[in-house]
Amino acid sequence: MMHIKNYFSVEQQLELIEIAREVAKAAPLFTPVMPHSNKPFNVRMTSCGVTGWISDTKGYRYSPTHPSGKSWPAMPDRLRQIALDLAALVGEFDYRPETCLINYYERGKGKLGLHQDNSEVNLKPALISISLGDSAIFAIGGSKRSDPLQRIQIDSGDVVILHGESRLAYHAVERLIPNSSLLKNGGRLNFTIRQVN
Ligand code: MD3
Ligand code: FE
Repeated sequence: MMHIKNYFSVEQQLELIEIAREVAKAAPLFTPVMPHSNKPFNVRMTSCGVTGWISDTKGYRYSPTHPSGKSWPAMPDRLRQIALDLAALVGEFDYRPETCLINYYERGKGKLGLHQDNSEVNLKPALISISLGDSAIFAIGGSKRSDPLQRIQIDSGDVVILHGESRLAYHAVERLIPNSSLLKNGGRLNFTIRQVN
C-alpha cells in the first residue's frame, strides 16, 4: 500500500469535487443494499466509466449501467490522467482506468464494513483511492478476514494506492472525523479508480 499525504492541493481538491458533482448529475448517487440481508449500505455511491460497481438482491458486481438502466457517464479526461500518473508511481505503465467508483459518506454517519475488493475480473492492477472532505479512520488487515487490523487516518487530498501484496487486503471505513469545510454539506467523498478487466 502506498499512502501519499496531501497529494492534491486544495484547488485540485475543489476541481475533483466539481467532477463528482458532474458525474452525480448524470448518474445520481444511490444507496446499494446487501445481497442477502437487503440491508442498505451506510454510504451512497455512483460511478463513471465503461462499467460501475453495484450491489442489490442479485449480488454485487460490475454493471455497464446505473440502477436507473442508463449507461454510466464517461470517465472525465482529468480523472483518467490522474489515474495514469498515479499508476505510474507504482510501476504500472499499462494501467487502464475503466471505472471510478464515487462513495459519499454523510458527515459523522457514513461507514463501510470490513471487506476485500475482489469483484474485479483481473485482481492484479492497482486500486487507486482519492479522499476528499472529512477525514476517515481506516482499519487495514491482511488478505484473510481474521488477520490483525491496523488503524490509519486518511485526510482530504490524500491518495492511497493498493497494489501488489496489499491489493487484496481487508479494509473498513470505521468512522469519520467531521473536520473539513471543503464539501458544502460536510461529509466525505472517496474516488476509487479501478481496472476491472
Ligand atoms: C484497502 N472504499 O469502495 S477505498 C470501496 O474510502 C472502499 O470509500 C473506501 O473500500 C472508501 O470498496 C476505501 C481505498 C482504500 C483505502 C485504504 C485501504 C482501500 C484500502 C487500506 C488497506 C486496504
Ligand atoms: Fe474497498
